[in-house]
Amino acid sequence: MPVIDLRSDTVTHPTPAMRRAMAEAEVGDDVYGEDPTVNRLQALAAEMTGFEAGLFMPSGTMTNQVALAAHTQRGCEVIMSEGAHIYEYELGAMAVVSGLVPRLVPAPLGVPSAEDVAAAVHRSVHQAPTGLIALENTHNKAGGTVLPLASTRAIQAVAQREGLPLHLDGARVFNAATALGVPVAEVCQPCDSVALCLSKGLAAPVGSVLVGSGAFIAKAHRYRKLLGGGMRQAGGIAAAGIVALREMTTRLHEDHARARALAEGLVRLGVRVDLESVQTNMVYLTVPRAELLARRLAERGVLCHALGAESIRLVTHYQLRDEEITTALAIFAELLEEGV
Ligand code: TLP
Repeated sequence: MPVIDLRSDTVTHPTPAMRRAMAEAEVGDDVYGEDPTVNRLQALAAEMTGFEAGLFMPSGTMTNQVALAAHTQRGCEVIMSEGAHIYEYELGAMAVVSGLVPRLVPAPLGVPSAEDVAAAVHRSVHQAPTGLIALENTHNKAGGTVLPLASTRAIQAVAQREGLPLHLDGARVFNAATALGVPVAEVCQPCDSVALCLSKGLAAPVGSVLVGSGAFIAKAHRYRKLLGGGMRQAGGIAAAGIVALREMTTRLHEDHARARALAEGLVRLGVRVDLESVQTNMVYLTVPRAELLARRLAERGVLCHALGAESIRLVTHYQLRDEEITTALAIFAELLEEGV
């Protein structure tokens, strides 16, 4: 049975060009800063996003957590939007690793207002001082939604006024840039650091890059080592990341179009989907029995992510073609007709 895997864009396999680049990669000991391929990847990520320096890490979680550690002091609060990946899906690492407390602000469609962010800044002697503002673009839990440039800039103004650093969880920042129709550097520009992922929509097998100023990245380097992220001949995996940045960032509109087609098809079948939230490569459905539907779909070869009693997430990526979207919709139609 052919499998249509809509669980995440993390399920993608490396492209043939990535596999070739990995096999042929020049390598060295990255703990000594001597892996030429890692160095090229870090420089390329920094150049594309408009920062001075980059630091290669194994995962988006580690990249966010290293950024948080490097920006803050223990006992600080970090302002972030409700549903932020850093808060919801990183196992409380901010508290465990860096002694930080989250301060969540409302974020309809993943977009916090500058007013709410400003009101959440703490300065009183009775409260944990605010140490950082963290944004997420695209916002995973809100449906892969995009932060408008004006919102990011307005929050940057708050950060500057308050003397706070601004971090972006940009696991899917290239999806955001694609949806906004601007170079990725423009999306990143208001922020002091960005964690970008190579292994989501860009299809590399492993890896994320933290970008920021030279001084910030030097500090982050220490935390990466402290957390066990010192890698040796990592050029083998970094090579795939270079292909991801060079070849895979310009095709994301195809994933977005397929997510749109999937969402509209589901709406036609009577499924509840908030079409306003379908802005990139994710579709969230509200269904009466999410677990049951996910199980029945899996029996017919369609894999998805049940996120709660009534919520299912579908994600499009480069390994899907139009035919697979059509087949997935036909399987949904069968199951709905059967009353699942
Ligand atoms: N998200 C994964 C799961 O953890 C939910 C997914 O399938 O979407 N920031 C954002 C916005 C993310 O969506 C993710 C991964 C991360 C950070 C963490 O990246 P990894 O999984 O590489 O640690």
